[in-house]
Amino acid sequence: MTTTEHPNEVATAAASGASATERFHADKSPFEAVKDTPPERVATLINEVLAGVHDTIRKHKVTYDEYNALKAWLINVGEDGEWPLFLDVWVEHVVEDVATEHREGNKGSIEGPYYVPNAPDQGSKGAVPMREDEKGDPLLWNGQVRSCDGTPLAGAKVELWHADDDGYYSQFAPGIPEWNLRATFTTDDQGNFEITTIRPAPYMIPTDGSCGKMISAAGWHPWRPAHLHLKVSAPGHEQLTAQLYFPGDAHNDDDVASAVKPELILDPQDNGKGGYTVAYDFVLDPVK
Ligand code: MBD
Ligand code: FE
Repeated sequence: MTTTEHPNEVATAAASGASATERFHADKSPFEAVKDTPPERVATLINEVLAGVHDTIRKHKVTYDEYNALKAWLINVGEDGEWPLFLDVWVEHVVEDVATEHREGNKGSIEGPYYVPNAPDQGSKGAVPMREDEKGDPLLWNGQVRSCDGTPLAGAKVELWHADDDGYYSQFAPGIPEWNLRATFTTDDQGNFEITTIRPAPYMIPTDGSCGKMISAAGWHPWRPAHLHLKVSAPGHEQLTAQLYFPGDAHNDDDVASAVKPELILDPQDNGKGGYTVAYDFVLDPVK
């Protein structure tokens, strides 16, 4: 396992936001993917967003002081590298709802800012890469990937990534081994997989940057419930991006990113040895 080049740097939340911006910037495909969007659609979307802003200003008689504070804050979000964080926390959940509303299988949840493709393949059964002294209770998860008609999907990919017990993601916070708590599993000929990892802790989004400033100015809280991130894919099927949650988490009903759905809450069983076992399957929609 490799560690990052800055072992003495302390993992800070704002640094994670800046890393997310750098990574997203490196990918030019977001513009490529919409290059054929007609100008009429572009104009409609922009006009409606602006009309919402204009209506709010008139309705609440927004002052010049408030307008200038907004201007300064928007500039700061970019300088802090927090646009991925802001958008994924307060906007992505609606895009996700719209993108998956037609599905008969799992509908999923937001991707968030910390996905990295091509995590090490551990086969159908194995442990997520973790440090020898990784904090957190062991979690053993058995599952199957099926198509909507119940056919098991052999060779499906299950990509898993999640934060460590301190709330940091590898490759976004410094000082964590490169692929820590990130892995890809490939289902066996029955579509089954078995994953060993740790149960993640509740997660606080960065409060030391502009998003944190907005949260405290509005009197909100910065918490997400503990969660596992997943992408599940199989040939001929729509890719599923999801998150799984744990029962009893105080923020399941009050997620800052509005990304919890009841069907995504696991039912883990205490194994009597300080760990948990859990079963959760995925159902993918065939591409129509
Ligand atoms: C996360 O880990 C996350 O999942 C989201 C949606 C936003 C910030 C950090
Ligand atoms: Fe997350």
